[in-house]
Amino acid sequence: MKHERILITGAGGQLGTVLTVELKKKYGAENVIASDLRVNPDFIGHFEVLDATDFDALKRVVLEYEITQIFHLVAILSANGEKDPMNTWDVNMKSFFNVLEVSRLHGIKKVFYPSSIAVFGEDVDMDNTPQDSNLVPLTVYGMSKVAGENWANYYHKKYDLDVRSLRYPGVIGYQSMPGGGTTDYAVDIFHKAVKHETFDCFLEASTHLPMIFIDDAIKATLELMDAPAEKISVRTSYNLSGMSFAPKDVFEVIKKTMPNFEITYKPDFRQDIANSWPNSIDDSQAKKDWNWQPNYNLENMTKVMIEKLELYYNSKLIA
Ligand code: AKB
Repeated sequence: MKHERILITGAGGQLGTVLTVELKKKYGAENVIASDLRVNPDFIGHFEVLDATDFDALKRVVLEYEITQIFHLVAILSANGEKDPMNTWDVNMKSFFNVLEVSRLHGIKKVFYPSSIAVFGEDVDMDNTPQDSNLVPLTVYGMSKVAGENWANYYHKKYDLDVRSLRYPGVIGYQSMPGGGTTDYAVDIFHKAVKHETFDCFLEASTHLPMIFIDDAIKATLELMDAPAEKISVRTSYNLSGMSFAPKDVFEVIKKTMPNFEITYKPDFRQDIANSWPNSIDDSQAKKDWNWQPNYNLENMTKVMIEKLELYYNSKLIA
């Protein structure tokens, strides 16, 4: 049987950094090729400098390494996306078209495509937002994800390409920083707490959003990709959630171990984006189809975040 050979695009991002490590454990370092626009000097293993909007460059890597699966993580996120809408559309769509086409033409078996809670916008139930809601997003990032979900479904129906997708909520992890999203505050708040700095929150205190701890996000990704094809009833993208909270909630939980921690609220343009997104998500279809079950809630995630970031900042002090 042919070995699986995995290509990760956008491997230097928040999810990519951690997913690459897990995929190397699962498939062997020699079978995982990480790629991004810039070299990561600390990366050990196969790394390719790759602009996924360049079809020929992508094709070269796919053929050279005899790739069988692509995890396509390239994207300009919600907040950064609003600063340059045309470029966001261009990068997000072009890179995904290239992945779909290279997969169709060169025998890739499976593709993972990350979608987002940003697909939701006008006219949805904000609490426990259903899988089959209206998708009328208010950001260009969200629009690109709705289009991408439909293209994923199209390639599956028309060409039998096994594309699978998750609508990620805000991802919170200690290993890497998010870049340019609306849920980024929920990572930054832990860094500020551990560094004993006041946190200036760019969202209002009571803005509830769906969130997930990075370990659960990776677990969901791998479980979805491993599920038997006949269990995958959603070929656009699955709702996914781990927990839901507002800035004041995470602040209160952090304060239990760091009583001197302080927060100020200075909402900016990201407040409008957050207001257009659900407070919480119904991910029962993922639970039903491939037994999705998160392990982390706000309390146990906070414990891990503080422990890991304290270790990180203390080791930097010693070094
Ligand atoms: C963002 O905030 O843009 C992302 C997302 C929810 O897709 N983290």
